[in-house]
Amino acid sequence: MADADPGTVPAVESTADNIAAMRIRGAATIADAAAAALATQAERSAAESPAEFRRQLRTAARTLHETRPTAVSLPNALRYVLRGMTGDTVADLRESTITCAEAFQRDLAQAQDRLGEIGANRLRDGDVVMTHCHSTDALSCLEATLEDGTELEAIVKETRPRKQGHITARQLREWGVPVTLIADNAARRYLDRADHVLVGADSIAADGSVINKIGTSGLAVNARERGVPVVVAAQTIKLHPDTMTGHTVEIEMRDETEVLSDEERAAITGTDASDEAGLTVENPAFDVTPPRYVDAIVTERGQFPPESIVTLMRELFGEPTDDPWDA
Ligand code: RI2
Repeated sequence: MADADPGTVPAVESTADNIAAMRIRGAATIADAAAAALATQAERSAAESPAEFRRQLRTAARTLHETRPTAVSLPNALRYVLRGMTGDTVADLRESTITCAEAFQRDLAQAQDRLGEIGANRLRDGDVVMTHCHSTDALSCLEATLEDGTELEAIVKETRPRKQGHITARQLREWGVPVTLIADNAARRYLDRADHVLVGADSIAADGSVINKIGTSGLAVNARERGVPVVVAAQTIKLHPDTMTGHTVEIEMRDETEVLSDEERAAITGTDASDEAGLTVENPAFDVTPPRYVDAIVTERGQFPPESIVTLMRELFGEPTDDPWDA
């Protein structure tokens, strides 16, 4: 991360650090935290001119944007708030930015609730749902189902390397759902018991491809082969507008120690440091599931076949996107 700008308030720096270190994680949660950080920047800014205030907000947005590259909810949130920053005085700019950030956060929560109600329509009493990673959008569908009194069971993939499936398992147990936790390798065997695969998304491309936690694509291919429908729960904030003009989504590569600890590395390479170069560890955080393996994308605007998501994307993000933090 670049050196802190003197005009950037500490809350922005700490939010950025927390996102980069995944203490704040999950595409929707990241978007919410980023909007809150911009509101705090606006509230505590000591800028003496409108130009300085605007520059500080852009710098804060850039700091937040540089944390993680794949979840488009982050730039979508930053753009939304910066576009809402209007006025000719510092006071007006401050107020409009805070109002816009708060509205964004409110809409985000409402969208997740609405999406959950729509997703719940797919689930029946006694259904078994297989999950991957931890997605608050996916869990919203399960929560809405359970609130109706419907009983569900879950097969939860642990989701290497960070085992974020444990977060899902904890939440589902809190809701009283019987959980079977499995290693990722066991997924195909347990698909025979599953009625649905339900996952979230970090980004959705214009062709309906789903970018989600590494391992989603393999799960989706196996689920198709087993005849188990794959449902992606994703608020429209996950739609990636740049993909309408041919851009691809950058896949984040994370630190190799998430896969191989220093001790494990030493055990493989032995004491011969000359072998170090011969062992490469790669740790992509996400993969791309082609639309043909996805049965439905559930958003707060309804359920869509992946191939038609571009229609919604055009409606919501018709304007070409810009990167106002680079201005
Ligand atoms: P919600 C997560 O990424 C997972 O890939 C999850 O499916 C996705 O974000 C969406 O999460 P990471 O931040 O927005 O854990 O549905 O790397 O909570």
